[in-house]
Order: sequence, then structure tokens, then C-alpha cells
Amino acid sequence: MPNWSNVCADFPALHQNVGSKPLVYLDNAATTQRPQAVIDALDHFYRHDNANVHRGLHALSMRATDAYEGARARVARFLNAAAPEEIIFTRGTTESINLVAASWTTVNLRPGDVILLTEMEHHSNLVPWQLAAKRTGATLRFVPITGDEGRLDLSQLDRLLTPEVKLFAFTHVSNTLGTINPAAELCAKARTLGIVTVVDGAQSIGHLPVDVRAIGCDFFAFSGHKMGGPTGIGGLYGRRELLDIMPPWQGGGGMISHVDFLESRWKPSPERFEAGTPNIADAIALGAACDYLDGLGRDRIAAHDRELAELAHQRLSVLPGIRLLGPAHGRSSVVSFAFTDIHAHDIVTFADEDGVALRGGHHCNQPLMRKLGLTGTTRASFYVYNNAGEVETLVATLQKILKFFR
Ligand code: 7TS
Repeated sequence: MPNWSNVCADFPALHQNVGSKPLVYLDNAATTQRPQAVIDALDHFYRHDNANVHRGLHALSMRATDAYEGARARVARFLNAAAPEEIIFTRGTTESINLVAASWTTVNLRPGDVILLTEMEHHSNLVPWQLAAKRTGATLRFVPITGDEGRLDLSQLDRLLTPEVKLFAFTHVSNTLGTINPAAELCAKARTLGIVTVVDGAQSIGHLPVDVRAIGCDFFAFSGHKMGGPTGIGGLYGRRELLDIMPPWQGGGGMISHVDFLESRWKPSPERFEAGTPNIADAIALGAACDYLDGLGRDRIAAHDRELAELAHQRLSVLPGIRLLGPAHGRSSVVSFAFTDIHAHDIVTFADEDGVALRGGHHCNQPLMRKLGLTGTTRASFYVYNNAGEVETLVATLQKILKFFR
């Protein structure tokens, strides 16, 4: 059992003041802080093993290649993928979804086909599908949400899952509402109808135990920086049978088996989808982030984050005039709220004076905001190093802000 009060010591950036106040970092849905183990992995690679991968026969290049491919195997284990070849390293969730939207759709979508999404998608799981739909002649359709409680209205699913639907892409956890969607149930339903599933795991990867085979998805997209890993690295899990028949989406070195002046042939996955020199150091440090989170225990992380978010939801609910979004129970680590008389940006700016880092705005969920009749929310999001005392600091800060504005 981790001693949660010691976890904070592993994260150097948390030990600082903002002005005269100790930092209370509650913007983890945007990006988490990095533990020393991840910083050390980056430092070690650049000091000792730095070389390009997959091409050199010298000692450093072989060490770098082993570490890079070792990280792929580590990430595959973290997700319980069947094989390392099912993990493609990308810049993160956004790039992973763009990869599927650019590649899978070219050989699988025709005019009249439908891509099913939900009303709670981040722009990263919406705009790539808009582009793919324009290119292929497919159309988009959306699973509605239930209102401020922010759950998917699953009673609509049978009506929406018509034979034209070829792909269903949805977020595992909403970055604004904190809703945890029933990913396994949704994928099982899609699978019986022959519909390919894409799960946006940006907000679940660092917080919930993720087992892609138990979820039963075809693709799972995630970012390293939302799980204590570096920025600029993430991945796409894809089922082998699907990856094998997908065309490359970027051309260049490393992804070919044979090149002629007019034509080329491709390597299998994952190389086929990793053109050019990859982000070697960050991939290796992502492996260190997997070790770190498994060391804490991912079931325990999920319980810790849920407890803090539910505590925050409950404590904030007493503030006069607050509109809380998302489910009261069974939520992830995100709590969003709005006041009709105070702009989210004002709250975030004033909270910063107390050292409390929040996020305010539309959180890349503009259509969702419009549906809820909001221009934005204030969001607190928790991680392994946060504690109940920081929830109290948040409440006290908000009480002060309300007093100032009213
Ligand atoms: N999907 C979801 C559900 C997200 O929350 C985010 C980032 C992304 C995709 C994109 O991830 P990226 O790593 O490729 O940028 N969400 C947020 C957020 O809520 N605040 O800042 C970034």
C-alpha cells in the first residue's frame, strides 16, 4: 500500500512556492507532473546511451535500440496488449487518433458510411473524424449526453447503431465531466455489429487500470504526459489484424522494406507507422512512467483519485450558486464547475494568487459547452500526489473569490 503522503516527494516540481504560497497543482487533466524516476530515465539516456535506433551496429546504437524496443514491450504490458508490435509510438493521443483517421478510413470508409462519436469528445477525437468524413464522404453521428450529470444516454444506442456505422470512437473518461464511460460494454456492442472501435484514453491511461483486451477495443490512443511521462510521446494500441491491412500515413526512413524510384513496399507494424527518427528518449522515459505507476498500483491510484474527486464534488456543492458538472459518484479525477456571475478565467487568475493551479475555459470541448449552455467551466483535476488538505485549500480559495466578487 503506498504511503500517499510520501508520493509528493517523488515529484520535484511540486516543491515550490507560487508567490508566497505553496503550489497546489490541480491541473492534472491538462498535464501531470513528472516523478524523479522519469527525469532520471531521460538524463540517463542522454548521458550514456544516446544514438539513433534500428540502424547502427555500434554499441550505443544497439543499447538505444534495446531500450527503445524494451519501452514498447513495457507499454504493451502496461496496456495488456497481445504483443509489442501492437503498440505504435506517437506524439500522443491527438497524433494517435489522427493516424487512425488518416489511415484506417482510406481503405474502410465510403460515401454513406457513418462514424459514430459522442457529445463529450475532446476536439482531438472530433476534428480528425470531421476531416476523414470530408475526405471519404462519410457522415458523423453523436451519442447524446444526459445533461449536467454528463453520462452517455445509452438508451439511444440501438437507434444510432445502424448498419451504416463503420467506426465508433469515444472517450474512456471525459476531460470536462469526469464521467467514466462503460468502454467494455460499448466495445462489446460494437463488436457484435462489426463496428471498429477507437477509445480515447487520454484521461484514463494514468488513472485507471487499462486492459485493452478486457475492454475489447480495436484501437486505444493515449499520451505519456498525462501519466507522469514526458511530453511529445504517447501511443496507439491497434489490434494486429487491423494494423496489418492499414496503409502508412507518413512516408520516410524506417517504415519501408524496399524502395524504388517510383514505388516502395512497407514494413509491418509498428515500423510501418513510425516514419523517421522516433522520439527515442521520451519513449524510454515513458517506460519508466509505467514502472512508477505500477509500483503505486493502478487499482489504488484509481481509488485515490476517485476519493479526492468525490470529496471535492461534495465539498464544492455547498458553495452558493455553483453548478457542478458530471456524475456525483463513480467519477474520475476531474471536477468541473461554473458560476453564472463569475467568469472561469477570473477564478483561475485569483486562485493562482493562492498558489492553486486550475484550468478555466472550454477545455477543447466547445460543442459540449454549447450543448450545456456554458462558455466554459473551472476545472480541478487530481493525481497521485494530491490530498484532502488540498481539496480544503481549493474550497477556501473559492470561498474567498466568491466573497470578493459578490
Ligand atoms: N482526448 C482527451 C479526452 C483529452 O483530455 C486530451 C487532452 C486529448 C485527447 C489530447 O491529448 P494530447 O496529449 O494529444 O494533447 N486534454 C487536455 C485538457 O483537458 N486540458 O489540456 C489538455
